Amino acid sequence: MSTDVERIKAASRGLRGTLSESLAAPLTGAIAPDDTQLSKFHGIYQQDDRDLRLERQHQKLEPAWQFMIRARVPAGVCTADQWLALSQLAREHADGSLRLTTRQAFQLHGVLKRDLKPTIQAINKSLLDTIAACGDVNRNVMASPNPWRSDVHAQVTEAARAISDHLTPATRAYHEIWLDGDKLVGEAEAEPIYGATYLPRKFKIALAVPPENDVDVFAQDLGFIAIVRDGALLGYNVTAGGGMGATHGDPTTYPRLADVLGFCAPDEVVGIAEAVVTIQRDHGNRDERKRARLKYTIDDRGLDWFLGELAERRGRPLKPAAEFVFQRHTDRIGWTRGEDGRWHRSVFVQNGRIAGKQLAALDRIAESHRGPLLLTPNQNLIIASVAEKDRTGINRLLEQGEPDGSPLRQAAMACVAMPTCGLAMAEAERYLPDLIGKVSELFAEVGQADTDTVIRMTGCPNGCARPYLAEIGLVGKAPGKYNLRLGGDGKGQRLNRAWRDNLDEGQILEALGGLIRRWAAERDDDERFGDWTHRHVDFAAP
Ligand code: SRM
Ligand code: SF4
Repeated sequence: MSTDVERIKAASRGLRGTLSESLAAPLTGAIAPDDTQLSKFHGIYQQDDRDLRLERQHQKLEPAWQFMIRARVPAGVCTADQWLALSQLAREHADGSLRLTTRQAFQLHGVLKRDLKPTIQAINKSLLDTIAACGDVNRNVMASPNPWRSDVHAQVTEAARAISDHLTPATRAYHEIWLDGDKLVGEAEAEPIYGATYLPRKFKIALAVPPENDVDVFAQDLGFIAIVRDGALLGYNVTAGGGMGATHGDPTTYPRLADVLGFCAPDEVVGIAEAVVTIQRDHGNRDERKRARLKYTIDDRGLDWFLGELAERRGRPLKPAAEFVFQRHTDRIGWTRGEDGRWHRSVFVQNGRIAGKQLAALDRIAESHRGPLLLTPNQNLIIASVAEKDRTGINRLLEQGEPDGSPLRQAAMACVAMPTCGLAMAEAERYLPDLIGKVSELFAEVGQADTDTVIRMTGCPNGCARPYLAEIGLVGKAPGKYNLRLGGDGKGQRLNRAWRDNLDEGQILEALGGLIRRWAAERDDDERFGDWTHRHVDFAAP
């Protein structure tokens, strides 16, 4: 039996539904329930401020409705003007902060219904958009950032853009509703790739350039790993079937690493993306949304079936996969120099949230530097393509806003969670900085204050900060309670494993303290914490 969302998509006339009427309805700050599903395809989530929920209930008021807007930024490439436009919108129509996401996109939180249209129009004026940032379609395409870093990075960025453009929905509904485009008369326009009901679920693509796996390519529905020899891009290894989301207590749902399928030439990526998307369109589970991702289609039908289907749609199989080596999946904060001699500064952004002094400093840099600012898959930012003579000025401005970050802090990620995420069971972004301070002390006590152990926290098991790939993963279970997972490899190539459930802060620190002391005493040479726990922790013991 197909789900409500399938019914809503089918009846939506190309994602229009009654969105225009919902926006015009004056007596509520909300949109109609069916439109809340369709608005996601336009990059908009209806939310309410959960900090205010109880108080509003007591006052017998409707929830404090507000909206999150997500702007797509393929491969994270943003111009100085786009930065300044988004920053201004954050101040004028949102909560004063810009949120860089774990998929190299922007989010604005706290936008009121009446401000949705002007905000979306301004985003489009800056030549970014929000269509397909959410919904059952291909999402923002990620790539190891920085086309200015090397020729290979530039080619990979171009490939990400080409895939993104090719898989953008064809409907004109977005232009009609938000940009005052002509009104549709009659039937909705055809969607050549997606069809009338789009995909069974969200779909995610990323391109990685070894030795960095910053995009966490194995967490993606579809991935491309650049194969580079002597500085030249030979092609890509293709991966499929990755995903993070799970539901507590339901073993039929689980995080899964993508399989490496084979190798393709650089000019084959768009065709492969279309073929894999259409396999999922035709065979994905439309009856049960929590088992509707490509990872379950592959597990339910088998990898051989999937490879056969892909070969048939492309007219040929993939070539055998090539060797590659990943060394890390986190960012290196600080200056690096590109092949052309220009400089790039990776800036630490705590959990992707930029406000206050840091936002002001970055605005001043965008005004004077005028070069690109790049969003990283680890929620940080790169000020790219800086001339030698401009570095001092940028350093001076950064001093006014960049938070202090030990390697442990810089390697960490937390999802948004409270107060805006309707699915959060526990805090994440607002709490992790505090917890990291305490975990840092545990590492410092054993002489490891400089560790870059990867800690990731989410407010629920959906996995938005990819916690199942962390060396220490903390997954929200209830207010103040987390499941503790251990054993990621610091490269995003191994899933961690559940160790203890439902721990409060005291229990987390006690558990980690014991392990950190043992790791420091027993580890081989410079063995990472995640590798050591993977080898030594008894995951079966209660
Ligand atoms: Fe996510 C749902 C935030 C990356 C897996 N995610 C949500 C929603 C929209 C909650 C909702 O459905 O009501 C969250 C909005 C919170 C808020 O207030 O802003 C949300 N997800 C985020 C972001 C902002 C986290 C962040 O801190 O940066 C990331 C936005 C990415 C983007 O720009 O597109 C974000 N989400 C991810 C990732 C990581 C990735 O894509 O690499 C994952 C795990 C990978 C995956 O998809 O398997 C992820 N989000 C989910 C899921 C679980 C999907 C599943 O297959 O089970 C949900 C829940 C759902 O879809 O029903 C979800
Ligand atoms: Fe919300 Fe859960 Fe995603 Fe965190 S992991 S943003 S709590 S859906």
